[in-house]
Amino acid sequence: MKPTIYLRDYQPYPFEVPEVSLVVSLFDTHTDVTTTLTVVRKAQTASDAPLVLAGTGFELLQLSWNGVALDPAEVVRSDECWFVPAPGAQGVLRSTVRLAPDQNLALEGLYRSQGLFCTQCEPEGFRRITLHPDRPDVLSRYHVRIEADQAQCPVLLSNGNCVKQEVLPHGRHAAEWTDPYPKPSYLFALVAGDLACLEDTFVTAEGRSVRLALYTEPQDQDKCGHAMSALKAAMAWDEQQYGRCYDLDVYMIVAVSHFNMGAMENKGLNIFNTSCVLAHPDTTTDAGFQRVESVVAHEYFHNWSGNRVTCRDWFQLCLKEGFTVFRDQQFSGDQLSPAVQRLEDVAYLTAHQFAEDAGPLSHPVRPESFVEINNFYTLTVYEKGAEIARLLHTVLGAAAFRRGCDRYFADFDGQAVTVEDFLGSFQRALSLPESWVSLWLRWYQQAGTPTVTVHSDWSAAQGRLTVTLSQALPDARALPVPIPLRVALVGSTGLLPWPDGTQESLWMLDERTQTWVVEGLTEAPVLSLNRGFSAPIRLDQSLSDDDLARLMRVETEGFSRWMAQQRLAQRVLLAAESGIDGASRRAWLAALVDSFDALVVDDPALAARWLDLPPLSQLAEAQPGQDPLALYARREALQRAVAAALQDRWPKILAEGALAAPYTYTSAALSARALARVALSHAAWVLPELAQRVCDALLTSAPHMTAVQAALATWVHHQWPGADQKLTAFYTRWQHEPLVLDAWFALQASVPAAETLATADRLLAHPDYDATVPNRVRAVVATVAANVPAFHQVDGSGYVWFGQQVAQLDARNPQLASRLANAFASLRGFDVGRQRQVASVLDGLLAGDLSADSRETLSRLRAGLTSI
Ligand code: B3K
Ligand code: ZN
Repeated sequence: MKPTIYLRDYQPYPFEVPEVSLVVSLFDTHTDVTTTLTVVRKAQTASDAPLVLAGTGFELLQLSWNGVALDPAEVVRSDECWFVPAPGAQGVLRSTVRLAPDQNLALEGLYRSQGLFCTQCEPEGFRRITLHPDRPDVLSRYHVRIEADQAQCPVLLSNGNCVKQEVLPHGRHAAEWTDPYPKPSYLFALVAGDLACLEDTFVTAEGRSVRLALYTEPQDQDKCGHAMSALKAAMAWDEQQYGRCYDLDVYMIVAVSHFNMGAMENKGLNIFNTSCVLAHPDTTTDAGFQRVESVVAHEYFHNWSGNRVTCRDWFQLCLKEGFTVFRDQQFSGDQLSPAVQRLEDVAYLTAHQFAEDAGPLSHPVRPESFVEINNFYTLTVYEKGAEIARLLHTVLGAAAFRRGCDRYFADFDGQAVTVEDFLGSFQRALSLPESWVSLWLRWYQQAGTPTVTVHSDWSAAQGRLTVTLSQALPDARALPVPIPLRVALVGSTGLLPWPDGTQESLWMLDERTQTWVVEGLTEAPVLSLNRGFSAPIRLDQSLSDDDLARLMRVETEGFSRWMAQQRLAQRVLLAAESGIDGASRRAWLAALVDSFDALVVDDPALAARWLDLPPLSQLAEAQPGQDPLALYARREALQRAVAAALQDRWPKILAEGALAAPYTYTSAALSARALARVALSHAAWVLPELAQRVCDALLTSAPHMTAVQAALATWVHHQWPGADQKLTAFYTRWQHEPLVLDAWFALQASVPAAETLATADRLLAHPDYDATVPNRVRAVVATVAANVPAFHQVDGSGYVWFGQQVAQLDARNPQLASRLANAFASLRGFDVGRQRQVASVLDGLLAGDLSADSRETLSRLRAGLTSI
């Protein structure tokens, strides 16, 4: 059983390791790694304290301290921990280990993907490559020599700059790389294989000419242009917005097909899941293009927020991840549209992170403890972490925020630091009181989404509105957090000015309860609070149906209009009398239809999201204990009603032909296509003949993958006649494009029907199904778990099936299995019968052999169902 690690137990590492030198000899059958560590005992470290190193999953061939061989049998070991005697103030530890990359299916450490050697070290993969402290607060300069067969591996890459290449006997060759920037071991990377390369150049604001190199398998070179433009845009953006320049002579990205997550920011040598770097209109949808742009930027931004300034320990993960997500969100907004970006980010946060934070896996942005750190790369750390950075930006203003960031990068360059250090930089740069740091720290330390309750009192006689806001977290002992709220006063026909003439005010709620008084109003306003989602909170504001409908019609800030729509839709969906004539339903539908026409003209991007209904997770949380199938059916019925209410709009939008036009990647084109997809999916309910004609035309003329997939998904999800032939034709056309094939698998696994479980079994038996490729596994297994009618079957068979998949995967790839298992978290919101079914699946899994990763996740999920 792996022990629990606590933040409060942190101790600095007792030694410095200024230099790490690796010689990696790659062979077809095995890999040998000889590592030389220069070690300096810190002054305060006891002279007999052994060197504590981490290492696992390799065979130790030799070990020496200052040239004297150590008998491996004499080294005390406890699991992954090695206690090596290292007498003296300093010395050199040399080890040689033998690895088997071909057998590494966990995809951590060194492994082979399609014949390509590659590494994944964050968070604790380096210990699978060599003996090393392997903790983020040990920073070293790395020198790496790679030796391999020249024909099999013509390309040999590692971090930093290439300083030597040489030809060796027996058809082998070598390359040496030196990284001048001290870095933690999790940023180490190595790639060796036969790769093609797209090159470009970027000249930094400091005048450094940087070679940009995008390595892929040769057949994918035509899919690199978008990532390359995104990279150059990100480099320029970070210079302009944060004053951060790139610092090496080369920046490399390598695409690999077997990868557990999206991408990895290794210093100077990013390794990417193919799905996050390859993009071409023929094979990639709009969503794929956007993802590539944001992930390329995210990993690039880590060069400063993560690499130059890194984390002291893994509890501080949000320091690099939350901050970097905020930076990539800002960047993506600037590339396309800030308002659309914000809406998408908030929709994602409220649908997924809010659910995580309300369920059994809830934890603070900076957790206090963990068993397996891989389980803490969560939505809370990333997305809520980003919201906290955004809060600081909102409260301080852009210029002061930038001063704080400059100070952070200047003070901590080359160091491994904490959230306190980050906040401290703002406090010092802006001369804020010391208490400011502890106040903001609360956002990082307290789990759960704060709820802000609104009480307002309107005095018509005095034209005075009195508003009292109170905040609370799920844990009643939690301390109040600083909550900036952008507020507007929405009159019956337009926004009412604040006394100072502006249209928006910023209220800072940083106590449990505070009151604001607004005077001089000529009509009763509806208070639009938390505009732009200025804080990641839930609002408990009793607004009438008419108030919400007013916000939908009159609010000018897109996000708040959309949120009002969602709130009223939620009311409709959860109301007992949600029959066709419910009053809420009438008010909602009227406002929805009224606004839609205007939005289609004025703001197509918002129009494309305007008909979104609240996700099931949100409905379950608002009213726990329901049957997910019943809820799903109600939601679907409402969707049909919307399709019917706007029936005559669909032909018009589809006639504009946005999906049939040649592909361009601009904000306007993306919105137009998104709107056309909405029109197609709604038309499919109420005008099936029209929808079928449009789909057929798109599938025949195939202008780009966004259109093809929209057409195919519509056809297949509605199970219209000929769906199988269409799927077969698609397969025949695209079977040699793995990412398109992933979409083909996912599309079938997402058909909303109980029978999809049987389809999923057929997909798992398909010759192109490969359980060693995480993208393929996710395409089937994760998609089924998100498919309500298939997953939540009355007899529990969906849960049993999913449990079996988790167990099988866990034996091979614990990280992936544990992550997939998170899908069980949604059950806490549903009826007791279903919770019982899941509890029994979890008990069965926990009784068997499990990795530490999955055991931790499944135990926490099970604990969330303790009343069962
Ligand atoms: N830092 C990596 C994530 C590593 C996850 C390890 N389980 C990618 C990123 O967030 O940028
Ligand atoms: Zn990241």
